[in-house]
Amino acid sequence: MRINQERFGEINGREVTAVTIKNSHGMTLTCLNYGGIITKILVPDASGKVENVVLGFDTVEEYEKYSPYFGAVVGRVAGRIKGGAFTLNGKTYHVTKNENGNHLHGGHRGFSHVFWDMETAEDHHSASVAFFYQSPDGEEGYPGNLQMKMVYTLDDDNRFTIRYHGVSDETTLVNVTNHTYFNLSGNLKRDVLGHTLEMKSHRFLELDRSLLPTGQILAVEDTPFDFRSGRRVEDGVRSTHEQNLIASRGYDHPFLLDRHFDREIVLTDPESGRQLIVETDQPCVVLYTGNQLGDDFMIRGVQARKYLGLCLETQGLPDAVHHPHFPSVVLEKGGTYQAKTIYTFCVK
Ligand code: G6D
Repeated sequence: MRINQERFGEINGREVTAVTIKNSHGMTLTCLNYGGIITKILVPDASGKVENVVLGFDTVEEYEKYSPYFGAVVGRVAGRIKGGAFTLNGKTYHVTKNENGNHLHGGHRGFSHVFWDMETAEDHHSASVAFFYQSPDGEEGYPGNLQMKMVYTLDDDNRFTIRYHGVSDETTLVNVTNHTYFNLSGNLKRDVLGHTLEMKSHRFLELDRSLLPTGQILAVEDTPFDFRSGRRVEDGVRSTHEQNLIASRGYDHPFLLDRHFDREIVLTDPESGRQLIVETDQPCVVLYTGNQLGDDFMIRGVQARKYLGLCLETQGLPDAVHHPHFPSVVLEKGGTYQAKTIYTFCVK
């Protein structure tokens, strides 16, 4: 394992530092102390050609100007909170309304837009970056002083693990995810419509036109949302199913996972042979197929465009605070929030 750090840029006078970890099987991962942003993941294809498989930039300025959460940790609460308000223990809190009167992805300066303190560590078969962030009481409207720890670990089996840990001195909400956009073709040479996805999920959440869960849990049976036997991503783009149309022709939906740490999510690019297996302890994964990606910027020389990358955001259910039948995302005072997701890269 090799791990090194270098200056990436500067934001508001503070240095943005990049940490690169390289394992002994040709996989490299680079991440930043700003937003925990994963800027690059290099993995081999079936012929051994090592290429980048995530959407990212090489300058801070591009992240600030163009990035729709490329590679970033998202929180305190990922997804949307209806009306930007919620009630805990009889008290109503108002969080930032940063999208159409709702709260999205932790607000204007959520976890994706703050500096995290970093510590690196390595042993013979793995290397880690531990990130720490103290989210003060009232940040973006959330109650409680929340101490967050996030650990990225890359090992010699091409497994990249993300662990989250949080404690708060007041009851609050926590539901954190990583918003990396994957594209297994290598250096964005194709979009993800030809990728196949297999998911052990027989239910997904219905969305309204604001992309908020309605509370209805739908069966995937006989719909373009049935990934149990594997399906091309483009099926959701060609689909006339109301939910694919609501998502601007594609997917932007939470899928309830039937299994955990049992190859529950498998993304494959048949042409390169690259495969990504995602396994998690989280109840759901939001599949977002980049339907709202703009085309007014370049990504390392490639024109940005719809479907150039897709996100597999493992997390609690969005807007759970307003749906008592969803698993809770309330972190009680003195309790502990923990989550773990493993991304294994291989070739088919
Ligand atoms: C859009 O609806 C999508 C979200 O799911 C995504 O996270 C965001 O773009 C980047 O708002």
